[in-house]
Amino acid sequence: LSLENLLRKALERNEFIVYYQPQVLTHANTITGMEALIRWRSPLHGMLSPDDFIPIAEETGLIVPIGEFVLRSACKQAKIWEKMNLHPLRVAVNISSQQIEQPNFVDYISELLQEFDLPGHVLELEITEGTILRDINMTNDKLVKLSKLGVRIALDDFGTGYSSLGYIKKFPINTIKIDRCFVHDLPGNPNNSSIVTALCSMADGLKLELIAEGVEKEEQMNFLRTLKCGEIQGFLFSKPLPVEEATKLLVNER
Ligand code: G
Ligand code: G
Ligand code: MN
Ligand code: NA
Repeated sequence: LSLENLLRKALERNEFIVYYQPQVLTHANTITGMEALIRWRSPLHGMLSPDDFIPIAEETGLIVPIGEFVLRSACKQAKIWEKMNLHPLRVAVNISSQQIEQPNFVDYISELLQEFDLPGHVLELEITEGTILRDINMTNDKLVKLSKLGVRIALDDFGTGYSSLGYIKKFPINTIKIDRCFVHDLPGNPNNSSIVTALCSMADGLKLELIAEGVEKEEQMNFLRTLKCGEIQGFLFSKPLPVEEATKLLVNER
């Protein structure tokens, strides 16, 4: 069986599941969002990480139906949490280039929001600099349409691509996610401390929200807090969790 067929079968057999990792205010430890992160529960190989299969899904085009599964799961879950009166009122979903490139992507999102009766701002789409740069005009056009629906856009893995800072204000971007490679050795590494300090200042000036990724230690959190970086995501607060455990965190917070 080819890997493509394995992935296709996995989709048919409902072997994909979505984990959720909290995004948290630095000044209050309040959960503001949950990033949806796919896992493959393979009867043969156990739990597989997206790094093991997303690249194949992208090569074969299966990322489109797999991505739709994640989007649908996240919206469905956002509605469940809303009905339970739980924060967050935001779910973040990673989007591959090929998904945005689908001619009906904006309509798909719009219909999904309608189906689950959710306001657009509940959904944050995480895209990378690479995705923007593949086709700047097409991407901008779609991001503008998504913004009109209220959908939020986050720039993921920020700082690792070929960023031209020029496009940040030209595109309707709400949030920048500072890649964890800049965070893991804070505050000891002077280069990364300077970079993150500059990013925090830039985000403040441009009125962009900031999420620092990969926060594992209290001293990283403290450093980010003094820089007024609004939010963090990382093992310090929680690793990605199965939905039941993520829900428990939200219930405990209430
Ligand atoms: O959850 P984990 O840290 O193992 O994720 C590894 C990588 O897989 C991350 O870069 C993440 O963005 C990516 N990823 C996780 N879930 C999805 C998804 O639903 N779609 C896409 N395109 N990428 C995902
Ligand atoms: O690329 P993206 O930001 O979408 O990927 C999120 C990935 O980062 C997930 O695979 C998640 O497991 C991982 N991750 C989340 N928090 C931490 C952390 O504190 N440390 C490390 N090393 N990885 C993390
Ligand atoms: Mn992400
Ligand atoms: Na990232």
